[in-house]
Amino acid sequence: MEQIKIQQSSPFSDQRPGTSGLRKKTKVFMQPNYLENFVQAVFNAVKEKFNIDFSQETLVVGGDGRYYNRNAIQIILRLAVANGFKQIMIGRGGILSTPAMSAVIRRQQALGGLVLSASHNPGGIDADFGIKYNIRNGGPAPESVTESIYQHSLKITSYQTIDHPDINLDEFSSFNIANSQITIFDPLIDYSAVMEELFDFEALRKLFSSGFTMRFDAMHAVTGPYAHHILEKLLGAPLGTVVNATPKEDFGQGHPDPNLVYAAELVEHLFDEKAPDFGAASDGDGDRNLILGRNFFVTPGDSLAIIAEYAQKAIPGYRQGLRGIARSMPTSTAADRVAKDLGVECYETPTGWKFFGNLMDADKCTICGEESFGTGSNHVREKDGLWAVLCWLSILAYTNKSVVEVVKEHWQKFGRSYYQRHDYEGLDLTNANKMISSLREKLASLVGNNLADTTISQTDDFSYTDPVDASISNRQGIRLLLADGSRIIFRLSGTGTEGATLRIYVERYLQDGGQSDIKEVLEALINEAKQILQLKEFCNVDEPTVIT
Ligand code: VG1
Ligand code: CO
Repeated sequence: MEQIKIQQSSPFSDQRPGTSGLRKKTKVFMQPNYLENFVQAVFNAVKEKFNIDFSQETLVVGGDGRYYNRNAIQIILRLAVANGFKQIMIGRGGILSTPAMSAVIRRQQALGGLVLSASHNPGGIDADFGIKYNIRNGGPAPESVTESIYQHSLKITSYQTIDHPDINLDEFSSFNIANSQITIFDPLIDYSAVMEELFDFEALRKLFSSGFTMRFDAMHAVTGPYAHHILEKLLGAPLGTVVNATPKEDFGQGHPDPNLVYAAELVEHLFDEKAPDFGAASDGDGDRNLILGRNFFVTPGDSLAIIAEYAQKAIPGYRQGLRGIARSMPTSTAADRVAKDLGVECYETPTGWKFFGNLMDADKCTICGEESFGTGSNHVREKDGLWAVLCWLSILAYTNKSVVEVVKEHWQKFGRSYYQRHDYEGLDLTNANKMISSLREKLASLVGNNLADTTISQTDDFSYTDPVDASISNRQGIRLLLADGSRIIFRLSGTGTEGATLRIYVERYLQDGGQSDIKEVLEALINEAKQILQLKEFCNVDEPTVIT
């Protein structure tokens, strides 16, 4: 029997998880003991916090297939065996999308899972890697757990591992190492089963057989196999509907972020003369979605609102109606108006999916979303790219209308939130921090000032009290709320690995049927936002890197 080794190690000081797990340059993760320390800190934190006996528990492991995924899995496997897990389940080929991880944890009643991904960040030896722990409900560990992981990482002196050669990740199999059962399983099964339970696959097959056309761009990332299986095999979309479908270690040198900038190829195709009826893409780990109609982009805020509007009517899994809706604070308020119309609560949470878990576990909300191309529901505890695509297909099948018609009807009925996010990537960290501190200092004095034809009625640094466990999260984004309902929000990203990324979110609500030009509607707000921030003075930049 394999000997369990206690390997001496010393702490790294930079292992505090961000918005979604620990993300670093791949080479940082490749340092001796770096990944080992973090994983042992996860095990130590979970054991202490939940008083767990690992010999009764299953751990699920898988990732988005990026560079270092396979090596990381072999390392984690040895640690998990040495820490005495009863069972360790690994997606074949090391592949598991983030929403599929959530589905597997829930259906297999596992203790939790380790997702290896840096999501929308690029992959490769000179790019990014990441790891995230998900808890028993299938969702990302809440802040109390991630903070405890960080505290353990700061005091770690050793980790437990075994001497064992690498295992074959590519064959379905089940075998024992020491006291653990290792199972290499099909990453598609549980996830596809959840989708079949929620959606009317027969109706979607009819949609495709009636000649409806779409393109799904998997961006060389993890959703390829899932989209191929569900859209082409189960729903009968023609072969070739799913493009860039084989997960690659460097995502074909691309940036697996499904927005108008990084999914340019798909966008071009949908704005072409020969465009299909519908286009969609997802990110590195399969939890984000981009929704396009012919010559038309659906903003994530509108998409969330429209999915919520139609869910009960168009999707069997929501026939009972919605318990509530939740959105992250910077996400547009379009969903709030649908919630009001449906007579349900709309919750406003900080950025990051970990804040939705409690609401869904307590049955307070059914559908939730973020402006960053993330939408999902209580079928799992992660955002889910392919789920959003199936929602839209269901809406199109139900209404028998085009994407554009559906969105314009929504604007007619509810009005439109003109909304944009401007990202400034690669800023100097110290300067960016100074800029935000300086804004914080003058925040109170801004109230009452005129801004873009209206006045600033309230300013704050968003603080959230979880309605379920009363935990408090402070400093979640600086808000300027204007008298006409418009909003300007400033945040620094918590997922980047280089310098700082500033996000400026602007929103203006108009009941104009959605006819206005978005640039014109938002221009004054954006200019004022940059001035108040003194962006040029502090960071010497003026133009954003990405606008979504
Ligand atoms: C970004 C998004 C946030 C999202 C997070 C993880 O965080 O703004 O809405 O939940 O990424 O998404 P930040 O801190 O960089 O703004 V993913 O697809 O990386 O799991
Ligand atoms: Co992602």
